[in-house]
Amino acid sequence: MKASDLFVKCLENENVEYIFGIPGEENLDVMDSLLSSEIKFILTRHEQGAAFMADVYGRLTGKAGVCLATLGPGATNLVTGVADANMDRAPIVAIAGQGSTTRMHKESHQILDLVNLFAPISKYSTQIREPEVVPEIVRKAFKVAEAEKPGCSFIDFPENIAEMEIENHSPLKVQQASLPAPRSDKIKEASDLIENAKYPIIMAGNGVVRANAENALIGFSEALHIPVATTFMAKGVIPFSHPLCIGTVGLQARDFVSCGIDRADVIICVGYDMVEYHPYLWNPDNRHKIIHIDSMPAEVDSHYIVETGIIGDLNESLNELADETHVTEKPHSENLKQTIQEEFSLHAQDTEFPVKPQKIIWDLRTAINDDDTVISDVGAHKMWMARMFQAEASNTCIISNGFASMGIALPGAIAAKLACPDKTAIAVTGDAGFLMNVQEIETAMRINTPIIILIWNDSNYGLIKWKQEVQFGRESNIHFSNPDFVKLAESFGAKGYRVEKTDELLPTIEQAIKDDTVVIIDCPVDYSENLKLTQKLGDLICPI
Ligand SMILES: Cc1ncc(C[n+]2csc(CCOP(=O)(O)OP(=O)(O)O)c2C)c(N)n1
Ligand SMILES: [Mg+2]
Repeated sequence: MKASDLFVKCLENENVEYIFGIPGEENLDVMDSLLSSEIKFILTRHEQGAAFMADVYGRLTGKAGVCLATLGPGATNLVTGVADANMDRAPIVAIAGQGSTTRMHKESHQILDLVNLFAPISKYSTQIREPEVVPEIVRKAFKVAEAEKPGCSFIDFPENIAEMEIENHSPLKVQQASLPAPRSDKIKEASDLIENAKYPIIMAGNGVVRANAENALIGFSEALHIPVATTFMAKGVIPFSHPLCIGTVGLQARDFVSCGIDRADVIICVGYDMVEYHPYLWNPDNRHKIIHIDSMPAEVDSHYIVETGIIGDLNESLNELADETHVTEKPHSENLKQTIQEEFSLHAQDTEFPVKPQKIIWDLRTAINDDDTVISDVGAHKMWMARMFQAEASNTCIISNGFASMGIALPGAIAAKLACPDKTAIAVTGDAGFLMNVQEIETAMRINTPIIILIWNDSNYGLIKWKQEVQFGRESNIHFSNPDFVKLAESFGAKGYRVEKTDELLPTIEQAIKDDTVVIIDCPVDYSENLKLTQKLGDLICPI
């Protein structure tokens, strides 16, 4: 067989379901070998779309999403999505074709050193230089990508190697190492700290989702009566409706939930990555005692000095710590939770137009099921979604908060629909981020993947306008005009709706779910609420 056949066999061995990508001249052999495979190739309209699809697929399934591009410009187009996956700890394997090894040492058409290009945005970046090493490289790529903390593996596959003949080689057995059991002396130290704490609080991060440790987390929180705040990326690890869930942290401004953090003497960080919410924002004076529970030792940061750390599988760590710790007193968080809940429902009956962010989120939450998948793009809308969307289960509100790249929502929703076909997939996006990957509507239509795209239309780079207004009191170069989104949808053969009155929004989302195709909803948003929020949070008086 050819090396490209062996390569595809190795991908099959890793249970790859989909490859997202665009072929080129330098991966003709791989594309041809795929014809005799069960793996489905999802042809995209931009490599960035492919990388974001692999990213979200990886985040939702825990299995590496796979994207593929040709050399040079194809590979550079992958970069943003790959960096996003790597920083958001989503497992992906990115594959690029490459020119022949006989021309790699010199100036040559489209040749770029891809291994070095991808090195800073991956955990493992390599080139296949001999057909014999294909099984080892593919196995290592998946093992590294999927191991804690997950991220990207990049494989560069030169065209002359791909076409070489190779005999007597087959894929390697799929194995994944398990994390060590937590150390009992560390459990004891943490349990002493919690027993002596007056107001402990849990900050749950993305690692809880990756470890499927939701039940262990909820059990731990209930057994010890400790309230839980989640990061943007951990939304839903404890249902928002759970009495011990006090909401989402991560805004750069203070928020009601920060009142809980401020008051805490001990903060138990579970599966938390600093990239999600920088410690100087919540621990500016190093007043809090930190217990670090994670799969890996903590990153060094002058605002994250750990009192004790429990390293290992989160499920085991949380269960053992819950068993070891005995507390009877309940810290009071009811007031705080009540205030947050009241604030969230304040605009439920709004009729003013354009629609306020709070009302868009309320209607979206009302229209969809608790287990449907929402992917937020990046912008002012993300801040509102992170703050106010009430997630009842993890992986139901996907937010990019490591790399935080615009353009993820639309391709992400396509991947979400492929990963979870029984759930409605909704991209919540700004008008700018939407147009960054608008071309993938064609992909969604072609592969018959229904998604809803809810555009918050403000004709601005809204988040940047918000920040400019706060910092300088004036705006600079953030306004643009939009195409007619309804006609745009129709030109792709998709459906388009424009919300013209606030009370049309809820029935329009409900109709879009029934339409069962690709649907764009153009919803004008009232971002004068942004500055009002800044003002309100600036004047915030803690309800505890
Ligand atoms: C790819 C990329 N480019 C630029 C930025 C910086 N940025 C963050 S939010 C934002 C504005 C987003 O505008 P829009 O998509 O319309 O959302 P809105 O803020 O209006 O809700 C920009 C430019 C980014 N995060 N990612
Ligand atoms: Mg906008």
